[in-house]
Amino acid sequence: MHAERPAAAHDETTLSDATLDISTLPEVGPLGPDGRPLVRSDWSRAEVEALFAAPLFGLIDRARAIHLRFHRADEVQLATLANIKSGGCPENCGYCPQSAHHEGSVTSTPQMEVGAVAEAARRAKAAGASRFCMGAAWRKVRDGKAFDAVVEMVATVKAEGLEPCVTLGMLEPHQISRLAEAGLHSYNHNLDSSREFYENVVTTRTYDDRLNTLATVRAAGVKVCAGGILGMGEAEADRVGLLLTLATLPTHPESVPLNRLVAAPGTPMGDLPPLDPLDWVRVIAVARVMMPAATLRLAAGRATLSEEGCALALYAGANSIFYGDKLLTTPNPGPDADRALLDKLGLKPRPVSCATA
Ligand code: SAM
Ligand code: DTB
Ligand code: SF4
Repeated sequence: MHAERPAAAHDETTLSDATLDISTLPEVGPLGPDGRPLVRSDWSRAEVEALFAAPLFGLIDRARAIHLRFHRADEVQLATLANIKSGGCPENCGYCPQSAHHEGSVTSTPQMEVGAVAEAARRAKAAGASRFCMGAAWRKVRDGKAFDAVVEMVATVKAEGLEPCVTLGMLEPHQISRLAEAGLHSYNHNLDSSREFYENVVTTRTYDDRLNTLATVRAAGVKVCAGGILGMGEAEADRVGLLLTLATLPTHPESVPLNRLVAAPGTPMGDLPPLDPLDWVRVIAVARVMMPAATLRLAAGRATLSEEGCALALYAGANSIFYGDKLLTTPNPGPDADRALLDKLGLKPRPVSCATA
């Protein structure tokens, strides 16, 4: 399945001539009943290609203007991760150090105890986080003790005054309902890339499996957190395809994590070159234009990003970061470094909100 280096599903030449002038694109739809502009879910591929082809500063100007209409300029959401069940995953995602299929897989460890999760959540809150996202290296949720404990973790994190989010793979309606009843704020489930590139990334599940899970989450009234990974060897057309899929869902995800591939040694993508930070900034700016109200997270990949790169990404429309020494298995800039950066930029942590993502 995985080539040494995944082949791009599209050649750059398959992009149509991006002759659209982005200043002529409607940013948002008509005003809704509350007087706020409605966000668009009718993006065309040509429009998105034009955004990708635009001069970067013009694109950032546009993204920034939209950002300021929909979000506070001075706030960044701090989301802390906890890997509640690490390693041994039966899926073969080519980027993931937790897949049991790869030589470089991390050791599988038992599920965290609820008490340890509560303690980690308290520490995260004390450090300024407002969201606490618990990840499990599962293909799907199975009913039983392990899931019962996750339901308890959600209730515990909520009781600690944080927005609980989980990412547990595929799940059934009755399972998302239990999580919702326990106080789940959001469910993370990433599309990772375009439909066309997906088979270069994973073959143990399909793109439609991912979309069906997102629909199950949405139907239960839980907020959707869905994004992808950039820098997996995909072409620009695949980045267009990822954002087009997300932004033409009947309702945009409330939260969109945009990960820069962490090339983990021993995974099929371990030797890929790092994504150019300006390419990440461009994806963020396009995502901001297309999904004005979403919380856009500068997700994995900041450990090798300069402060300047991070600052430009936040200016171009990102308004959330993963916050803590570690992502799931790999390093992240620590809280001290991130707080120092936010101070330099005059930004402050976003408080917990029940109303927004
Ligand atoms: N097993 C569940 C699933 O895949 O839905 C949840 C955990 S999984 C680790 C969560 C997400 O982390 C993946 O969907 C992927 O987008 C992201 N991710 C995993 N490894 C990554 C890496 N090396 N670099 C960037 N993002 C990564
Ligand atoms: C998301 O989009 N990225 C996070 C979170 N959601 C679960 C995970 C990033 C993992 C990066 C690689 C690692 O640390 O294992
Ligand atoms: Fe498993 Fe999730 Fe890693 Fe894929 S990304 S191997 S599903 S933990």
